[in-house]
Amino acid sequence: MAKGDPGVTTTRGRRAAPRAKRTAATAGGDPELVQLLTPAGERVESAFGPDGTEYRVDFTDEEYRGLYRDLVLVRKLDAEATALQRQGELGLWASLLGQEAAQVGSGRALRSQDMAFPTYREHGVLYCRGIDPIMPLGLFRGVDQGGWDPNEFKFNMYTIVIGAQTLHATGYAMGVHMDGKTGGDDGEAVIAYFGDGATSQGDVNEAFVWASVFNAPLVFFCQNNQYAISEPLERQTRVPLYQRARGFGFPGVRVDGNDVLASYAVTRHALDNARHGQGPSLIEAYTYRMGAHTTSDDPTRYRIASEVEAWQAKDPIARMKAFLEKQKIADGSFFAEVDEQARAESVHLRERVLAMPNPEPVSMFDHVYPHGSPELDEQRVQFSRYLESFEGSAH
Ligand SMILES: Cc1ncc(C[n+]2csc(CCOP(=O)(O)OP(=O)(O)O)c2C)c(N)n1
Ligand SMILES: [Mg+2]
Repeated sequence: MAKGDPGVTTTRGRRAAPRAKRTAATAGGDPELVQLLTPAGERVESAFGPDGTEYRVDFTDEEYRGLYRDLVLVRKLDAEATALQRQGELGLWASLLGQEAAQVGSGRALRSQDMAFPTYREHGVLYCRGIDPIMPLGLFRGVDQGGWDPNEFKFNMYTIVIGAQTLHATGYAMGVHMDGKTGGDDGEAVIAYFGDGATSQGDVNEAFVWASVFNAPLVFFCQNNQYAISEPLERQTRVPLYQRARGFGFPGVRVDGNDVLASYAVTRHALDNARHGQGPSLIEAYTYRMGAHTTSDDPTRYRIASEVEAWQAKDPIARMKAFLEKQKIADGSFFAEVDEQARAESVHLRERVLAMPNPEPVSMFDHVYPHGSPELDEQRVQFSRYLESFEGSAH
């Protein structure tokens, strides 16, 4: 687990890994992109955002290895979930493949008091919040509604309605602010995850307005994975998404979402600003959905193989591994040990999914209201009678 605290303008110099300072002018690649680890695994000492903020990280070797472990584990567990769906054990799965760094970087940047509002794809953030990775599989298997306690883990339920969670997060963050829980290092911040396609939703734009004018301690974290199912980014926007923030009155930054270090640094900075009462901001994590939208989708129908191959060269795990090797922070035995842990955890996950009991049909009435309602009680009775009518029949 990475506990490093990236100073924004200072470094504690525990490692001599950084090689170069990257600015908007010298970046060479995309000048709009905050990047601290190149696709080849070269460390960049610091990078500047569009408002001049300097981003850097300063992790211990152990913390760097911890981030790598997180990336490998969430990818492996995700692959296991996809396989389970293919074998008919889940109804559906929305894979995070390719987006591990955006999720682990931002997820590890959260402090324990911070609250997260996910979509349906944030399995990596869920993992970082300490939630048992089996929880979303219960949801996608259809045997429960998710199962975790949002308050206990500071991680709300998955939201399938595109963009709706940004409004929930805005209301929650406004409440945090009104309760006086912002203003210091121990202040609370909120993060809302959503996709590039969600930026076209009214809900998201309304959330931007409300968060802005009420100075809500909220980080809007947009994973731009280039597609909303089959709709490419150019059908959603004529400007880079992070630039939209300016029109709503708060800062925006685009980060390399395949770079776990930059994702961490940018998110930590934005959350700390929010907790100190400086209001909302937008992070556009520029990444790529390497797999299908969900297991119901066939991306070969709408995108070409060369595009996918180009993004394969920017793989978030490969670059972290190259960095660890180059800097001699990890060796072959470490990588083998992580692979073995990932294998063992995915086998364990599979065994537990297969053993999940089917719920009693009437239990669907149990979690609608905390204390039930007369109408619901009546429906439960009717439904029970309906089920009883099958007793003794062959069907
Ligand atoms: C309000 C609403 N409209 C439509 C859908 C159907 N839908 C499910 S996922 C999706 C695309 C979302 O794309 P994006 O926001 O980029 O997120 P991604 O799936 O790429 O992570 C759509 C339109 C929905 N779930 N909710
Ligand atoms: Mg998308």
